[in-house]
Amino acid sequence: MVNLGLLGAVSVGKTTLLRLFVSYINKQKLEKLENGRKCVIVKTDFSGEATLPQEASEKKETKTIHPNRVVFRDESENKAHTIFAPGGDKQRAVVKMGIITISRISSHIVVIFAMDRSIEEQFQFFQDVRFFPKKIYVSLNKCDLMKGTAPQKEKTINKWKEQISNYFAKRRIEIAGFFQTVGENLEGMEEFNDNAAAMILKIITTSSGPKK
Ligand SMILES: Nc1nc2c(ncn2[C@@H]2O[C@H](COP(=O)(O)OP(=O)(O)OP(=O)(O)O)[C@@H](O)[C@H]2O)c(=O)[nH]1
Ligand SMILES: [Mg+2]
Repeated sequence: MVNLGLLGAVSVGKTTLLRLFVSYINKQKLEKLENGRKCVIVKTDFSGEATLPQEASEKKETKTIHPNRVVFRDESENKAHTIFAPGGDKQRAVVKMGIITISRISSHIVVIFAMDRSIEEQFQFFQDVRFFPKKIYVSLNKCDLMKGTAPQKEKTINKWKEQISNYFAKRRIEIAGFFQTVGENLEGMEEFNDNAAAMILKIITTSSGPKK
């Protein structure tokens, strides 16, 4: 059994990625991916989500207060795994408690960055999150919102990869893999949606070890 935590600054898309993964299982899309396999949802808990007041929300409609959680079973190995997505607003003590708890109990972590805003501000989030495994995975999310030509985007992606690797290397944390993802179901972005679902599946299936 794997406990996977999705961590990142406010609004980078943690909850959306978790919901996308659930939809890939429910729509039988996960098993059709390369190296895909059949999984079933055991339990979903999105009760940690709070609706934001209209005027304060701009585009964002909800915000995570308590960690959201999904339990699913890999049918091929008959093993259950849990994915946790706490909130990102560390300023709120209750949200911060969720982040610390999830970072402690997760054997595997995906750190999520949104490609449509400053990287420095997103590093701030990780400043005092102490309990990390030695190897983590990185999702470069909201790829659809990147501006510029294809070569410019590639350059930005490479620069971010380097900056993120360096940032975590200082803490002796190695990046086991980068994934370019889109969590929102958007037309033309199916490949990046697939990447997001495949990322979670890959981390879990390569980590869950031999059948006991
Ligand atoms: N364009 C685009 N929008 C996205 C993507 N992922 C999430 N969003 C939007 O970004 C906003 C924030 O998404 P959430 O999933 O709530 O982000 P979060 O990281 O869970 O937020 P907190 O838990 O409150 O920190 C929502 O309006 C989503 O619809 C993406 O890949 N592309
Ligand atoms: Mg959230």
